[in-house]
Amino acid sequence: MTNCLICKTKFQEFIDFGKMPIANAFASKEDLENEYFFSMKVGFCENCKMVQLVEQPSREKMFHENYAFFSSTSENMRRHFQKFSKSVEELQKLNCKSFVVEIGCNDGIMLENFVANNVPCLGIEPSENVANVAREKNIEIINEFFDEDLAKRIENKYKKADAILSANVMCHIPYIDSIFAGVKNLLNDDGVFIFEDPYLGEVIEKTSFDQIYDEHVFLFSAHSVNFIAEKHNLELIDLNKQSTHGGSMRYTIAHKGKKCKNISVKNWIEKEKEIGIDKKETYLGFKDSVDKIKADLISLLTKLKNDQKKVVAYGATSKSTTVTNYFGINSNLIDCIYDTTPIKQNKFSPGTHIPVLPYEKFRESNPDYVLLFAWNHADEIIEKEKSFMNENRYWIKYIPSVQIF
Ligand code: JHZ
Ligand code: SAH
Ligand code: ZN
Repeated sequence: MTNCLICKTKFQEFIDFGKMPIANAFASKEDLENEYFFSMKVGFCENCKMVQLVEQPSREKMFHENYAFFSSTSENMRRHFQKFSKSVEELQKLNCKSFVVEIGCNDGIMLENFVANNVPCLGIEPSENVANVAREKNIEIINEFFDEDLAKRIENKYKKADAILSANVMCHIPYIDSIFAGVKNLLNDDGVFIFEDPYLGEVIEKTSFDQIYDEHVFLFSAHSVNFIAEKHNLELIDLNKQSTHGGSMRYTIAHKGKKCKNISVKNWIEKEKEIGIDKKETYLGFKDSVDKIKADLISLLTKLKNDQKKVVAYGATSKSTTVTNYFGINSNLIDCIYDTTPIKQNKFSPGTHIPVLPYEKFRESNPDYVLLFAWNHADEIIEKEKSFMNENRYWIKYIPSVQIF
C-alpha cells in the first residue's frame, strides 16, 4: 500500500509495468551502460480519485539542460496554443497592463503569442535548453522549478497575475500542493488558473496506457482536480475537452466564490461517474486490456519480421518508452525510429536501444510498415506522408487496438 500524494489515504496499485528508464533519456553509445531505471506502478486513490505513480524519479533526473522534448515540433500544436492564448486574452480581456505567467513554457510555443500581442508575460521553465529557445523569442524566463516559494518571489518582483497557464506540466509534478499554494497567492482576485493535461477518461476509454511514464505522475479527471482545488480554497469553474495529446482536458480554476461555475463542471462529474472513474473496479480490467494490445502487437511485429518485411517507427515519443520497454520491443523487431528533434537523433531509445535517426532519412528508407509512435499527431503526420505512404506502405497503430491501415 502507498500513501496518496494528494490526500495521504493508502491505495493499491492496479498495474505494474516493471523496470522503466527515464522516458526522454535518449542515450549515446557511452551512456548505454549506466542507464537509470525505476519501478513503474500505477494506483488509484479511492478517496480523492487520483490515478498516480507509486514511485517517480527525481525532477532533476527528468528536467535539465538536455531535456529532449521541444514543444514546437508539431505544427498542429502551434495552432493549438495560438487558439489557447487567444481564448485567454478574450476571457480575461488582457492588454498591455496585464500579467500572464506560464508554468513550464518549454520553447515558448504558448507565450510567443502573448509577446506578439504586447501582453506582458513570464515563463517558468527549469529545463535550460528549451528555456533558451524561448528566450530567443524575446520571452522573459525564470529558469527554475515553479513552487510556492518561487510564486512569492514572482509576486514581489513583478505583481499578481491575471492568468496563470500551464499545459502538460501539472500532471508532472508530485509536489502539486506547493504549486496550488503558489497559484493561490500569485493569482489576482479575479484571475484564472487554466491548465490542460491528458485526460484520465480518454486513457481508460482508449487504453492509451502509453500516457503513463516517469514524467506523468498523475492522470487527472474532473473529480481529482476538483478535490485539489477545494483543498486550496480555489474552485474548478469550467472544463473543456481538447483533442490534443490523444485526448486532454482543460481545467479553469478561480478563487472560491469569485466567478460563476459553468454547467460543464457538473456535467463532466456526472459523465465520469457513468464511466466509473470514481470506482476502483473500473481499473481492474486495465492491465488485461494493455496485455491484449501487447500480445497483438508483438505477434504482428514477429510475423512481419519472419516475412522479411522492413518495419520502422515514426516519432521517438516519451510514450514509446513505455511501449518498447513493457512490450520488449527492440531493434530485432524495429529497425529504427525517425524523429525531427536534433537532440534525439543518432542516439538510442531509452531501455531497449532502438537507433533514432534524423527524419530526413525516413524518405530514403523504403519501409514496408511504419509503426506510429506519435499516434497523437496522426492527422498531421498522415497528411504529411500521404504521397510517400501511398506506394504500397502501411501504417501500424496500437491505440486503442492494433491496426494496419
Ligand atoms: P509527442 C511529451 O510527450 C513529453 P511525447 C511531455 N511529458 C508531455 O506531456 C507531452 O510531450 C506534452 C516527433 N515528430 O508530442 C517530435 C516528428 O518526428 O507525441 C517528437 O519527438 N515528426 C512533456 O514525447 C515526437 O515526434 C512530426 O511530424 O509523447 C512527438 O512527441 C511530428 C508532429 C512529431 O510527445
Ligand atoms: N507546455 C509545453 C511543455 C510541456 S513539457 C507543452 O505543452 O508542450 C513539460 C515541461 O514542464 C518541461 O519543459 C519541464 O522542464 C517543465 N517543468 C517540469 N516541472 C516544472 C515545474 N515545477 N515548474 C515549471 N516547469 C516545470
Ligand atoms: Zn487521494
